[in-house]
Amino acid sequence: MTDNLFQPYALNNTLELNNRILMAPLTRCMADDDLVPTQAMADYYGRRTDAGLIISEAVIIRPDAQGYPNTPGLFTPEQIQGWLKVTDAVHKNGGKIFAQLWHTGRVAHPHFFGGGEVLAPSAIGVEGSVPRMRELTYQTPKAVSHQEIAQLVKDYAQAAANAIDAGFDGVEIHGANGYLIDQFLHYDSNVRSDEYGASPENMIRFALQVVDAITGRIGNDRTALRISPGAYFNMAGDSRDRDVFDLLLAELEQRELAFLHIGIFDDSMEFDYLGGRASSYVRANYRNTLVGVGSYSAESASAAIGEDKFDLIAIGRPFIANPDYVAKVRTGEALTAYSDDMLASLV
Ligand code: FNR
Ligand code: 8K6
Repeated sequence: MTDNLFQPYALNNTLELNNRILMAPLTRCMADDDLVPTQAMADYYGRRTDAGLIISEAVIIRPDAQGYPNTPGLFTPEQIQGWLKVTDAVHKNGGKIFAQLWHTGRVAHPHFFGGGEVLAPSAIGVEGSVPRMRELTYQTPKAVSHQEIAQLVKDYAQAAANAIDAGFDGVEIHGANGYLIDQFLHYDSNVRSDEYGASPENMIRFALQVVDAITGRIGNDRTALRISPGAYFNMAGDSRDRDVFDLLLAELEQRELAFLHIGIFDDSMEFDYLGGRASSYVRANYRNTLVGVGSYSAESASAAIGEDKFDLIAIGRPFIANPDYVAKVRTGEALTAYSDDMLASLV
Protein backbone atom coordinates (compact mmCIF):
# COMPACT_ATOMS: atom_id res chain seq x y z
CA MET A 1 0.00 0.00 0.00
CA THR A 2 1.41 3.34 -1.05
CA ASP A 3 -1.80 5.40 -1.11
CA ASN A 4 -0.62 7.93 1.47
CA LEU A 5 2.13 9.02 -0.92
CA PHE A 6 -0.36 10.15 -3.51
CA GLN A 7 -2.26 12.72 -1.45
CA PRO A 8 -1.55 16.32 -2.46
CA TYR A 9 0.05 18.48 0.22
CA ALA A 10 0.03 22.27 0.65
CA LEU A 11 3.36 23.45 2.05
CA ASN A 12 1.78 26.87 2.56
CA ASN A 13 -0.31 29.38 0.57
CA THR A 14 2.40 29.64 -2.07
CA LEU A 15 3.32 26.03 -2.83
CA GLU A 16 1.12 22.99 -3.29
CA LEU A 17 2.65 19.60 -4.07
CA ASN A 18 0.88 17.00 -6.23
CA ASN A 19 2.11 14.14 -4.04
CA ARG A 20 4.12 13.46 -0.90
CA ILE A 21 7.27 12.21 -2.67
CA LEU A 22 10.32 14.46 -2.79
CA MET A 23 13.38 13.62 -4.80
CA ALA A 24 16.18 13.87 -2.20
CA PRO A 25 19.21 16.06 -2.93
CA LEU A 26 21.81 13.88 -4.67
CA THR A 27 25.29 15.14 -5.49
CA ARG A 28 26.29 13.85 -8.93
CA CYS A 29 29.53 15.79 -9.70
CA MET A 30 28.47 16.34 -13.31
CA ALA A 31 28.60 20.12 -13.73
CA ASP A 32 31.14 21.46 -16.24
CA ASP A 33 34.54 22.75 -15.13
CA ASP A 34 33.09 26.23 -14.47
CA LEU A 35 30.53 24.50 -12.21
CA VAL A 36 27.76 25.33 -14.69
CA PRO A 37 24.85 22.85 -14.97
CA THR A 38 24.76 21.12 -18.34
CA GLN A 39 22.00 20.11 -20.75
CA ALA A 40 22.46 16.49 -19.56
CA MET A 41 21.62 17.67 -16.04
CA ALA A 42 18.52 19.49 -17.33
CA ASP A 43 17.41 16.28 -19.05
CA TYR A 44 18.12 14.23 -15.89
CA TYR A 45 15.98 16.46 -13.69
CA GLY A 46 13.39 16.82 -16.45
CA ARG A 47 12.86 13.04 -16.34
CA ARG A 48 11.99 13.14 -12.62
CA THR A 49 9.27 15.79 -12.54
CA ASP A 50 6.59 13.39 -11.29
CA ALA A 51 8.04 13.94 -7.82
CA GLY A 52 5.90 16.30 -5.76
CA LEU A 53 9.08 18.35 -5.34
CA ILE A 54 12.65 17.87 -6.53
CA ILE A 55 15.44 19.05 -4.25
CA SER A 56 18.48 19.71 -6.43
CA GLU A 57 21.85 18.21 -5.70
CA ALA A 58 23.73 20.43 -3.27
CA VAL A 59 24.82 23.68 -4.97
CA ILE A 60 27.82 25.61 -3.67
CA ILE A 61 27.22 29.24 -2.72
CA ARG A 62 30.76 30.44 -3.46
CA PRO A 63 34.14 29.01 -4.53
CA ASP A 64 35.51 28.08 -1.10
CA ALA A 65 32.37 26.03 -0.41
CA GLN A 66 33.55 23.24 -2.71
CA GLY A 67 34.59 19.83 -1.39
CA TYR A 68 33.97 17.51 -4.36
CA PRO A 69 34.74 17.76 -8.08
CA ASN A 70 32.28 19.35 -10.51
CA THR A 71 29.59 20.22 -8.02
CA PRO A 72 27.45 22.99 -9.52
CA GLY A 73 27.46 26.57 -8.22
CA LEU A 74 25.02 29.47 -8.00
CA PHE A 75 27.36 32.45 -7.85
CA THR A 76 28.16 33.35 -11.50
CA PRO A 77 25.83 34.57 -14.27
CA GLU A 78 26.77 31.48 -16.31
CA GLN A 79 25.75 29.18 -13.47
CA ILE A 80 22.40 30.98 -13.14
CA GLN A 81 21.87 30.59 -16.89
CA GLY A 82 22.74 26.89 -16.65
CA TRP A 83 20.23 26.37 -13.86
CA LEU A 84 17.56 28.16 -15.93
CA LYS A 85 17.81 25.25 -18.39
CA VAL A 86 17.19 22.84 -15.52
CA THR A 87 14.28 24.71 -13.96
CA ASP A 88 12.69 25.22 -17.41
CA ALA A 89 12.88 21.48 -18.08
CA VAL A 90 11.25 20.78 -14.71
CA HIS A 91 8.50 23.40 -15.05
CA LYS A 92 7.73 22.46 -18.66
CA ASN A 93 6.84 19.00 -17.39
CA GLY A 94 4.72 20.36 -14.54
CA GLY A 95 7.26 19.77 -11.75
CA LYS A 96 8.67 21.89 -8.94
CA ILE A 97 12.28 22.23 -7.83
CA PHE A 98 14.17 23.75 -4.88
CA ALA A 99 17.92 24.43 -4.94
CA GLN A 100 19.90 22.99 -2.05
CA LEU A 101 22.40 25.66 -0.89
CA TRP A 102 25.72 24.30 0.31
CA HIS A 103 28.96 25.27 1.97
CA THR A 104 31.07 22.28 2.99
CA GLY A 105 33.07 24.19 5.66
CA ARG A 106 35.90 21.99 6.92
CA VAL A 107 35.14 19.36 4.26
CA ALA A 108 36.11 21.86 1.51
CA HIS A 109 39.41 21.40 -0.30
CA PRO A 110 41.54 24.26 -1.71
CA HIS A 111 42.39 22.06 -4.71
CA PHE A 112 38.97 23.06 -6.06
CA PHE A 113 39.27 26.81 -5.56
CA GLY A 114 42.84 27.61 -6.43
CA GLY A 115 44.31 27.44 -2.95
CA GLY A 116 43.44 29.50 0.08
CA GLU A 117 41.89 28.80 3.41
CA VAL A 118 39.36 26.22 4.48
CA LEU A 119 36.81 27.88 6.77
CA ALA A 120 34.99 26.27 9.69
CA PRO A 121 33.70 27.26 13.14
CA SER A 122 36.88 25.98 14.80
CA ALA A 123 40.32 24.82 13.68
CA ILE A 124 39.44 21.14 13.93
CA GLY A 125 39.92 19.11 10.77
CA VAL A 126 38.27 15.93 9.56
CA GLU A 127 40.31 12.78 9.07
CA GLY A 128 40.79 11.33 5.62
CA SER A 129 40.61 12.66 2.10
CA VAL A 130 38.22 13.65 -0.67
CA PRO A 131 36.22 10.63 -1.95
CA ARG A 132 37.58 9.30 -5.23
CA MET A 133 40.49 11.79 -5.01
CA ARG A 134 42.43 10.16 -2.21
CA GLU A 135 45.53 12.25 -2.82
CA LEU A 136 43.60 15.27 -1.51
CA THR A 137 43.81 14.93 2.26
CA TYR A 138 41.61 17.20 4.34
CA GLN A 139 43.27 20.23 5.88
CA THR A 140 43.00 21.82 9.27
CA PRO A 141 40.53 24.67 8.76
CA LYS A 142 40.79 28.24 9.95
CA ALA A 143 38.28 29.31 12.61
CA VAL A 144 36.10 31.93 10.89
CA SER A 145 36.23 35.54 12.09
CA HIS A 146 33.12 37.60 12.77
CA GLN A 147 33.71 39.50 9.57
CA GLU A 148 33.93 36.23 7.62
CA ILE A 149 30.74 34.97 9.25
CA ALA A 150 28.91 38.15 8.22
CA GLN A 151 30.14 37.65 4.65
CA LEU A 152 29.06 33.99 4.63
CA VAL A 153 25.56 34.98 5.72
CA LYS A 154 25.42 37.55 2.90
CA ASP A 155 26.66 34.97 0.40
CA TYR A 156 24.00 32.46 1.42
CA ALA A 157 21.33 35.15 0.94
CA GLN A 158 22.76 36.14 -2.43
CA ALA A 159 22.80 32.49 -3.56
CA ALA A 160 19.13 32.23 -2.53
CA ALA A 161 18.29 35.32 -4.57
CA ASN A 162 20.26 33.83 -7.47
CA ALA A 163 18.25 30.62 -7.12
CA ILE A 164 15.03 32.56 -7.57
CA ASP A 165 16.55 34.35 -10.60
CA ALA A 166 17.45 30.89 -11.94
CA GLY A 167 13.80 29.87 -11.79
CA PHE A 168 13.83 27.69 -8.67
CA ASP A 169 10.59 27.49 -6.67
CA GLY A 170 12.55 27.88 -3.44
CA VAL A 171 15.66 26.79 -1.60
CA GLU A 172 16.60 24.15 0.93
CA ILE A 173 19.46 25.31 3.13
CA HIS A 174 21.90 22.42 3.62
CA GLY A 175 22.32 22.42 7.37
CA ALA A 176 22.96 18.66 7.57
CA ASN A 177 25.52 15.87 7.07
CA GLY A 178 28.49 17.49 8.78
CA TYR A 179 28.89 20.49 6.46
CA LEU A 180 29.38 24.13 7.48
CA ILE A 181 26.08 24.96 9.19
CA ASP A 182 26.02 21.56 10.91
CA GLN A 183 29.60 22.14 12.08
CA PHE A 184 28.35 25.07 14.17
CA LEU A 185 25.60 22.91 15.71
CA HIS A 186 27.76 20.11 17.16
CA TYR A 187 30.32 20.20 19.98
CA ASP A 188 32.60 17.90 17.95
CA SER A 189 33.37 20.69 15.49
CA ASN A 190 32.50 23.85 17.43
CA VAL A 191 34.76 24.74 20.37
CA ARG A 192 34.38 28.50 20.00
CA SER A 193 34.19 30.63 23.11
CA ASP A 194 32.60 33.70 21.49
CA GLU A 195 28.92 34.31 20.65
CA TYR A 196 28.94 31.48 18.08
CA GLY A 197 29.97 28.72 20.50
CA ALA A 198 29.93 27.22 24.01
CA SER A 199 26.16 27.33 24.58
CA PRO A 200 23.05 26.28 22.65
CA GLU A 201 22.05 29.95 22.16
CA ASN A 202 25.42 30.69 20.61
CA MET A 203 25.78 27.49 18.59
CA ILE A 204 22.47 28.01 16.77
CA ARG A 205 23.26 31.66 15.98
CA PHE A 206 24.91 31.06 12.59
CA ALA A 207 22.16 28.70 11.39
CA LEU A 208 19.48 31.21 12.35
CA GLN A 209 21.34 34.12 10.80
CA VAL A 210 21.49 32.20 7.52
CA VAL A 211 17.81 31.24 7.76
CA ASP A 212 16.77 34.81 8.59
CA ALA A 213 18.90 36.36 5.85
CA ILE A 214 17.40 34.00 3.28
CA THR A 215 13.78 34.31 4.42
CA GLY A 216 14.28 38.09 4.45
CA ARG A 217 15.38 37.89 0.83
CA ILE A 218 13.04 35.30 -0.73
CA GLY A 219 10.33 34.68 1.91
CA ASN A 220 9.76 31.93 4.48
CA ASP A 221 7.27 30.21 2.12
CA ARG A 222 10.11 29.40 -0.24
CA THR A 223 12.75 28.51 2.34
CA ALA A 224 13.38 25.07 3.82
CA LEU A 225 16.16 23.61 5.95
CA ARG A 226 17.83 20.20 6.22
CA ILE A 227 19.38 19.22 9.57
CA SER A 228 21.14 16.21 11.11
CA PRO A 229 20.46 16.23 14.87
CA GLY A 230 22.04 12.78 14.96
CA ALA A 231 25.68 13.11 13.91
CA TYR A 232 26.65 10.32 11.52
CA PHE A 233 28.84 11.63 8.70
CA ASN A 234 32.12 13.60 9.02
CA MET A 235 31.07 14.31 12.60
CA ALA A 236 30.92 12.64 16.02
CA GLY A 237 27.89 12.99 18.28
CA ASP A 238 28.04 14.47 21.78
CA SER A 239 25.28 14.14 24.36
CA ARG A 240 25.29 17.95 24.77
CA ASP A 241 24.20 18.34 21.13
CA ARG A 242 20.67 17.51 22.25
CA ASP A 243 20.23 20.89 23.98
CA VAL A 244 21.46 22.69 20.87
CA PHE A 245 18.86 21.01 18.68
CA ASP A 246 16.07 21.43 21.26
CA LEU A 247 16.60 25.16 21.10
CA LEU A 248 17.09 25.23 17.33
CA LEU A 249 13.79 23.43 16.76
CA ALA A 250 11.92 25.83 19.04
CA GLU A 251 13.36 28.80 17.15
CA LEU A 252 12.69 27.25 13.74
CA GLU A 253 9.09 26.50 14.58
CA GLN A 254 8.40 30.21 14.91
CA ARG A 255 9.87 30.91 11.48
CA GLU A 256 7.27 28.85 9.61
CA LEU A 257 9.57 27.53 6.94
CA ALA A 258 8.23 25.60 3.95
CA PHE A 259 9.50 22.41 5.60
CA LEU A 260 12.20 20.87 7.74
CA HIS A 261 14.03 17.87 6.33
CA ILE A 262 16.11 15.27 8.15
CA GLY A 263 19.57 14.54 6.73
CA ILE A 264 20.39 10.85 7.20
CA PHE A 265 21.13 7.74 5.14
CA ASP A 266 19.20 5.25 7.23
CA ASP A 267 16.38 6.40 9.49
CA SER A 268 16.49 3.16 11.47
CA MET A 269 19.67 4.51 13.16
CA GLU A 270 19.08 5.40 16.80
CA PHE A 271 20.92 8.05 18.77
CA ASP A 272 21.16 7.74 22.57
CA TYR A 273 21.14 11.45 23.12
CA LEU A 274 18.04 11.91 20.97
CA GLY A 275 16.21 9.05 22.66
CA GLY A 276 15.84 7.11 19.39
CA ARG A 277 15.55 7.97 15.72
CA ALA A 278 16.35 11.46 14.47
CA SER A 279 12.94 11.68 12.78
CA SER A 280 11.05 10.71 15.97
CA TYR A 281 13.04 13.24 17.96
CA VAL A 282 12.26 16.06 15.51
CA ARG A 283 8.60 15.07 15.24
CA ALA A 284 8.24 15.26 19.02
CA ASN A 285 9.88 18.67 19.22
CA TYR A 286 8.69 20.45 16.08
CA ARG A 287 5.10 20.91 14.95
CA ASN A 288 5.40 22.08 11.33
CA THR A 289 5.93 20.16 8.09
CA LEU A 290 8.58 17.45 8.41
CA VAL A 291 10.24 15.48 5.61
CA GLY A 292 11.51 12.02 6.49
CA VAL A 293 14.24 10.21 4.58
CA GLY A 294 16.71 7.37 4.81
CA SER A 295 16.42 3.88 3.31
CA TYR A 296 12.64 3.95 2.99
CA SER A 297 10.73 1.95 0.41
CA ALA A 298 7.51 3.40 -0.96
CA GLU A 299 5.60 0.98 1.27
CA SER A 300 7.48 1.78 4.47
CA ALA A 301 7.27 5.51 3.71
CA SER A 302 3.53 5.34 3.12
CA ALA A 303 3.09 3.47 6.41
CA ALA A 304 5.23 6.02 8.26
CA ILE A 305 3.16 8.89 6.86
CA GLY A 306 0.01 7.00 7.85
CA GLU A 307 1.39 6.75 11.39
CA ASP A 308 2.13 10.49 11.39
CA LYS A 309 5.89 10.02 11.77
CA PHE A 310 6.42 12.74 9.16
CA ASP A 311 4.39 14.47 6.44
CA LEU A 312 6.47 13.94 3.30
CA ILE A 313 9.13 11.45 2.25
CA ALA A 314 12.35 12.15 0.37
CA ILE A 315 13.63 9.32 -1.79
CA GLY A 316 17.29 9.30 -2.85
CA ARG A 317 19.05 6.28 -4.31
CA PRO A 318 15.92 4.69 -5.81
CA PHE A 319 15.45 7.91 -7.82
CA ILE A 320 18.94 7.52 -9.28
CA ALA A 321 18.07 3.99 -10.40
CA ASN A 322 14.52 4.83 -11.54
CA PRO A 323 13.88 8.15 -13.28
CA ASP A 324 10.24 7.02 -13.41
CA TYR A 325 10.15 6.13 -9.71
CA VAL A 326 6.80 7.81 -9.03
CA ALA A 327 5.04 6.21 -12.01
CA LYS A 328 6.42 2.79 -11.09
CA VAL A 329 5.27 3.09 -7.50
CA ARG A 330 1.85 4.29 -8.61
CA THR A 331 1.33 1.33 -10.92
CA GLY A 332 3.12 -1.23 -8.74
CA GLU A 333 5.77 -1.92 -11.36
CA ALA A 334 9.03 -3.46 -10.07
CA LEU A 335 11.83 -0.97 -9.33
CA THR A 336 15.37 -1.28 -10.65
CA ALA A 337 17.73 -1.77 -7.68
CA TYR A 338 20.26 1.02 -7.03
CA SER A 339 23.97 0.27 -7.26
CA ASP A 340 26.92 2.62 -6.74
CA ASP A 341 28.18 2.16 -10.30
CA MET A 342 25.07 4.06 -11.48
CA LEU A 343 26.79 7.22 -10.18
CA ALA A 344 29.11 7.17 -13.18
CA SER A 345 26.45 8.49 -15.57
CA LEU A 346 23.32 10.63 -15.57
CA VAL A 347 20.37 8.54 -16.63
C1 FNR B 1 23.38 11.91 -1.11
N1 FNR B 1 22.79 12.65 -0.09
C2 FNR B 1 22.87 14.02 -0.12
N2 FNR B 1 22.29 14.77 0.86
C3 FNR B 1 22.27 16.11 0.78
O1 FNR B 1 21.71 16.76 1.66
N3 FNR B 1 22.85 16.75 -0.28
C4 FNR B 1 23.48 16.09 -1.28
O2 FNR B 1 23.96 16.70 -2.22
C5 FNR B 1 23.52 14.67 -1.18
N4 FNR B 1 24.17 13.95 -2.11
C6 FNR B 1 24.10 12.58 -2.12
C7 FNR B 1 24.69 11.86 -3.15
C8 FNR B 1 24.55 10.48 -3.20
C9 FNR B 1 25.18 9.74 -4.32
C10 FNR B 1 23.83 9.82 -2.20
C11 FNR B 1 23.64 8.32 -2.26
C12 FNR B 1 23.27 10.52 -1.16
C13 FNR B 1 21.91 11.98 0.89
C14 FNR B 1 20.50 11.78 0.31
O3 FNR B 1 19.83 13.02 0.13
C15 FNR B 1 19.60 10.90 1.21
O4 FNR B 1 19.48 11.47 2.49
C16 FNR B 1 20.15 9.49 1.35
O5 FNR B 1 20.52 8.96 0.10
C17 FNR B 1 19.13 8.55 2.02
O6 FNR B 1 17.99 8.38 1.22
P1 FNR B 1 17.76 7.03 0.34
O7 FNR B 1 18.79 7.03 -0.70
O8 FNR B 1 17.91 5.87 1.29
O9 FNR B 1 16.36 7.17 -0.17
C1 8K6 C 1 33.64 12.15 -7.04
C2 8K6 C 1 33.25 12.23 -5.64
C3 8K6 C 1 31.80 12.07 -5.44
C4 8K6 C 1 31.43 12.37 -4.05
C5 8K6 C 1 29.99 12.62 -3.91
C6 8K6 C 1 29.74 12.95 -2.50
C7 8K6 C 1 28.33 13.21 -2.19
C8 8K6 C 1 28.15 13.46 -0.76
C9 8K6 C 1 27.25 12.56 -0.10
C10 8K6 C 1 27.49 11.11 -0.34
C11 8K6 C 1 28.29 10.54 0.74
C12 8K6 C 1 27.97 9.14 1.08
C13 8K6 C 1 28.36 8.91 2.49
C14 8K6 C 1 27.68 7.78 3.14
C15 8K6 C 1 27.72 7.94 4.62
C16 8K6 C 1 27.01 6.83 5.29
C17 8K6 C 1 27.27 6.86 6.76
C18 8K6 C 1 26.53 5.83 7.50
